[in-house]
Amino acid sequence: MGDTDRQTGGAILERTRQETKRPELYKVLLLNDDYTTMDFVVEVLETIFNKQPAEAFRIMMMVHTQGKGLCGLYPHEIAETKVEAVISSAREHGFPLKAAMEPE
Ligand code: TYC
Repeated sequence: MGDTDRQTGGAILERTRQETKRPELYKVLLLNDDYTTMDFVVEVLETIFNKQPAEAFRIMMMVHTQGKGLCGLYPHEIAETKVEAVISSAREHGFPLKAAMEPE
């Protein structure tokens, strides 16, 4: 392929490094507190993070004993929506449960 094949009106079409861009992922974390019930946290993990019951229980206990726990890795906008869903459901039920996101 000659130089002219790679160019159209000055726009260089050839890509020399990564061909496709993977989206940046963010960790969504649940944080421990003394008031949210274990059952509610398990329910959040099953309904908002699509975890199976045993995995939901494992993550809940991780948060309870270690202070925080990983719920999943998501693109930025989805991670934000998950955090908002946790907070809004928790507030509706009168719990102070907190969720956070951070870069992978
Ligand atoms: N520590 C809470 C309790 O003893 C349970 C809990 C677990 C709360 C995980 C928040 O993200 C959390 N009832």
